[in-house]
Formats: sequence, structure tokens, C-alpha cells
Amino acid sequence: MLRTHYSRDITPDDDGKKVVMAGWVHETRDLGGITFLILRDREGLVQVTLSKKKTDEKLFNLIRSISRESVVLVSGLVKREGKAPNNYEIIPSYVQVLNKAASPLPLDVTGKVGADLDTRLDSRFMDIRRQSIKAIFVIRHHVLKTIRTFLDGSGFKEINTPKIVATATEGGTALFPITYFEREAFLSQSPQLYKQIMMSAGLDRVYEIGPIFRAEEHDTTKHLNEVSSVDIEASFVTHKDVMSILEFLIEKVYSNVIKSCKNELEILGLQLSTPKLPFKRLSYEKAIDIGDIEWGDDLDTATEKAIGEKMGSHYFIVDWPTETKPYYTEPYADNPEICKAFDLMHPRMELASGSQRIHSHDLLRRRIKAQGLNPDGFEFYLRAFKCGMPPHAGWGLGLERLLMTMLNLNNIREVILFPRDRHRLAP
Ligand code: AMO
Repeated sequence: MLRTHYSRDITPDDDGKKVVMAGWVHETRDLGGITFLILRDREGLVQVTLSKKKTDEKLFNLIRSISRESVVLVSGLVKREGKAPNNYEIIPSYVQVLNKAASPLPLDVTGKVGADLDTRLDSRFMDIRRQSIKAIFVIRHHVLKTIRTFLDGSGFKEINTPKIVATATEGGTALFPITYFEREAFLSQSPQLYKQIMMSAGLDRVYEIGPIFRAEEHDTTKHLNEVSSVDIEASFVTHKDVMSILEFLIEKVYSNVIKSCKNELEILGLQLSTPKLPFKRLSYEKAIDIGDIEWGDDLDTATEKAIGEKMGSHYFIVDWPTETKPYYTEPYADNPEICKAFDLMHPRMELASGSQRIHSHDLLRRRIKAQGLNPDGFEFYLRAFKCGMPPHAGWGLGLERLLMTMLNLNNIREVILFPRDRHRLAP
């Protein structure tokens, strides 16, 4: 390893210690007799101080002329210094330029010069060098880690299902067709059918964290064409059980981010509080009353906003009209007009949807037909229902929506490294 310490690993008590640090030249400040090189690594900033009198002339001149964002290695002694970031500085004995950065740069990493989102996304590698942007992805890492730990602890096994598929899963949602040798195939809209098949396989509780592809032509601040989805499916449970799992998970994600990401939240200027459990349950019937829309209508953005303002915090919408939900959703036996489906809502938008699934082969086949789909295309899926399919339920949660609402960001593109949207296919 080239470095011995990250900037955060050092404290003023390390005064006199010899360290090797590596990173980017954030800034240089030339005060004549003294030059400060502000070195940046993933964890923060460190001040490297060179005095003209005490430094080798060649080294002093090299640092004065070094271009911003060049990559350097600094070897030197730690010195307690109250005026420096984190109250210490480095007195270097050796500086090596590992790679010189071109100038001018496409973005200003210090954040003094603003840039619009498109420019930032075009140069994402530079954008993420900014501490406030990097903080989002450190938090994203902690959210994913929390989800995995929580689901592992609740008896779920992580699975991976194919992303190249032959059938639509979510009915109305548009598909991306691809050429698969001589045949037409699609990018997967959801692991739905495969996670259900795993219930017949007896894995009992599964989860997947992976991409889903939606070809909808949305160009909004909350839609992407490639989304990171957290999916679960569980056997011998009801939709109410998986709703509890979902709300406990959301609570855990918030509380773990508050605990593990203090520094990142401070950089982002955020004070998070954990949402209170249990989340309120609002029936679809009451929701359309608040939103002033018709039975059978989907909730548009304005309606979601109106209801969200009234609800104030996370909530579930339950008991949806059967016709509005996918074929795999189980209708109530005593009132088949409505079904055992739920959406998890943040006051700003939908975060997740799920349901009790139909586990009867015959009913499922009828529902596929009733939605105008051809059951022949679903044979690989229907077969699993003929040979011992337990009752089961599950949900899919949009990771980017969870993050953007938690971090109070306006645009979903802020929380994904390389967004895919209507206009963006690179980088
Ligand atoms: P659904 O289609 O509601 O359900 O998707 C689940 C969640 O995924 C997120 N999401 C999106 N986020 C950003 N941009 C998009 N274009 C987008 N599309 C979906 C949302 C949404 O709530 N198979 C079911 C889940 C299940 O029942 O298990 C499904 O895919 O946060």
C-alpha cells in the first residue's frame, strides 16, 4: 500500500509521527515564505505545510507550481496545529507527483464555482470528488449494508435472478427489447416472477438487490430507466407481515444512517429523525377522497402530494382496486373488487409496492387472461404453481427513491452514480 493513513486516521496526538498520505491536490496557497498544499483523500482534507527556509528548493518550487487535482504522495511528520483542518498539519520530507492533472478542469471541486446537474453528470468522476456529493454515496453504501444485515437477520437468503428475460412482469410498464441471438428478449422490469418461483422452490424467504429496467418515457425528477430495486418474497406469510418487515426496515435504515453517517449528514447539513412506527394505513378509498380522484384512477403526482401533506410522514395505502394492480395480486375472497396490495408512501412519493400473491394456479391463469395477457408466455412461471406453491407475499422498494427522500434531494439523479434516463446513456 502506498499510504499509511487516511486524513481521518490522524489526530493532533500523533504529533511527531511519520506518515505517508496520498490523494489529490485540493488547493495550494502560496504565501511567499510558506506554501500550503491542501491534500484531499476520501476521508477529508489535510494541510501540508512547507516553509521556504526549511524545505529543499526543488520540492518547494514543485509544490508551488503543481496543478489542482494532481495526484500526490506526501511523506512527512505530523505536527499539532490549531489553525489547520482537524488541528494537525504535515511537515513533508518528500512529495511525489503520481499524476499531473490537466488544466482547465471540467468542474471546480472546491465548489466555489457552481455547475448545473447535466454538467456535473457529464464529469461525474470530478463531481464525486466534492465532499458533499461523495457523502451521498457513502450513505448509499451504509443503506445497502443495513438492508442486507436486516434481511439476513430476518431469515432472508440473497438471490440473483436473470436480467435478460422473455416476458413482461409488470403488465402495463413498457419494456426494453434487446436482440438475444436469433430471438427477441427484454431487459427485466422486476425479479417478480423469479422471486415467486423461489417460493415454490422452498427457499422460503429471499431478497434481491439489483437493477430493474423501465422503458417508460418519463422525464421527471423521480423516474429513472434503470433503477436499483430491493425485492423480497416470503412464504407462509400475509401481506400484513411483509408490510411490517418493510416498515421495520425503513426505521432501521434511518436509525443506522443517523448512527453511522454523522459526518456525512453534517456535510449535507441534514438532521434526520427516525420515522415513527407503525406507519399509518390509509385505504385506497380514503386516499381518493383526499385526492379528489375517481375510483380506479392511479395516483398522479399532484394527488400524491395532496395526500402526503395530510399524512405528514411515511404511510401505507392499502386495499387497492384489483383492476389497478398486476395479475399476481390476490383479490379479497369476500370482495374481489379490491385486492391485498399496498404501496409504501413517503409524503413526497411512492417508495415501494407489494402484495399478497395469488398462489392458486387456476386463479392466476384466469387473472393473466383477464388482464389481456397470453398465459402461454407465462408457462415457465405457471408450472411452479402446479406442483406445490405455498401462500406468499412480497414487495419491491426503489432504492433511489428511498435515498432521495431520506436526504431531501430534489432530483433522483443525485443518488445514482451514472443515471440512465430518457436523454442519458453515457457516461
Ligand atoms: P413497482 O413497479 O411499483 O412494483 O416498483 C417498485 C418500486 O420501484 C421503484 N420504481 C422506480 N423508481 C424510479 N424510477 C422508475 N421508473 C421506477 N419504477 C419503479 C418505485 C416503486 O415503488 N413487482 C413489483 C413489486 C412487488 O410487488 O414485489 C414492482 O415492480 O420506488
